Amino acid sequence: MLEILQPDGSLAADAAAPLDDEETRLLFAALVAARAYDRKGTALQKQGRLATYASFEGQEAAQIGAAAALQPADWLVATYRDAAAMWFHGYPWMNLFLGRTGDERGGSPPMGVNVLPPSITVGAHMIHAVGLAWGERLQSRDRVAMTMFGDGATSEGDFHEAMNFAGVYQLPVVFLCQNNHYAISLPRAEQTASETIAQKADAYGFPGVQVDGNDLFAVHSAAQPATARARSGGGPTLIEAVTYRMAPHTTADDPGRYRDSNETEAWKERDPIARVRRYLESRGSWDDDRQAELETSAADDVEAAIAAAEDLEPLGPAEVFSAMFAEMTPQLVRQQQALMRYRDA
Ligand SMILES: Cc1ncc(C[n+]2csc(CCOP(=O)(O)OP(=O)(O)O)c2C)c(N)n1
Repeated sequence: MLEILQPDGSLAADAAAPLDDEETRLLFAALVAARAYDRKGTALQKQGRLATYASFEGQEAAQIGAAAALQPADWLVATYRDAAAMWFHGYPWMNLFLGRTGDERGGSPPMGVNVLPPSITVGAHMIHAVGLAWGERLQSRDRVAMTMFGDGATSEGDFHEAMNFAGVYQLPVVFLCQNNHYAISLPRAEQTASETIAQKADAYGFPGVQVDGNDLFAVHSAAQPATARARSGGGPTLIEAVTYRMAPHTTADDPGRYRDSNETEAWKERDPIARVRRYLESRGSWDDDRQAELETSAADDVEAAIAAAEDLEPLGPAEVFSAMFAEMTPQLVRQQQALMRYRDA
């Protein structure tokens, strides 16, 4: 397993930081912003202002470290737990909040943001990423598609179909598995008999690498060459980021029923954000004043996004059908008409 930045903020023996201090500060700011959004998401759900919410606390470095290896025109195809990566690649917090209220407009990021709406269907979106990569290849463009998923998704047929197709056609795809140790209540050890998830890439004929997913530097050090290789025609890579879901699966879950709280406590020591802060402090590149300023601006951005989402006029029943596509399909038109007839009856 690739490890560079240790929990105490020091670099592993013989390891070099892949980012300079300015780049590290930029990504650190993104980690802090992501946590501000995430904690707010859980709080808003408890106030009844969001439907369910799936926290990604503990997985921020896996998401930001990987997304930072993308170029603006690259594609990101991710899940309900990947808001940090989606936001980093341009999907506004406001849309992410809206989606969690059940508002269809949350599924439409601004034009030019090449991020698909989050997939709730476990595994299905990996095939979309492969299709996008294939489409880019057919159009002779050098864009890469990155897809993010959990350990549980690797048991879906879609995972194997996506990996196989990407391998056969050597497509520009980066598969980023966040092995957070659980698929709801099912532990990783019961998910697959493979020793690692990374090794599954062997069967499809391309490289697989396992990294400490709570280590921003390790994730980025794996993701950067993977996107570069994909872009230059070298084919796909599978990255297994070993991390841990600190919170319940969603706000509707009780992890006390399937995991020991001592285990969760122990992972607190491995927090992905604290170690970057310690690293920057040890280099004289960070202090409490900067931290306070960053936390305030992150909280302000999140509050502004919530206010913008809550200020929108709610969609009416007819618009639930029309908000999905630029042009409604005949089926949607029929469904919309049927609802309106029922309402008017
Ligand atoms: C095809 C499908 N089957 C089942 C579910 C219900 N479900 C939602 S999340 C989840 C677990 C997914 O675990 P994992 O892929 O490890 O991702 P994580 O939630 O840990 O990020 C399941 C079974 C679903 N959404 N889609």
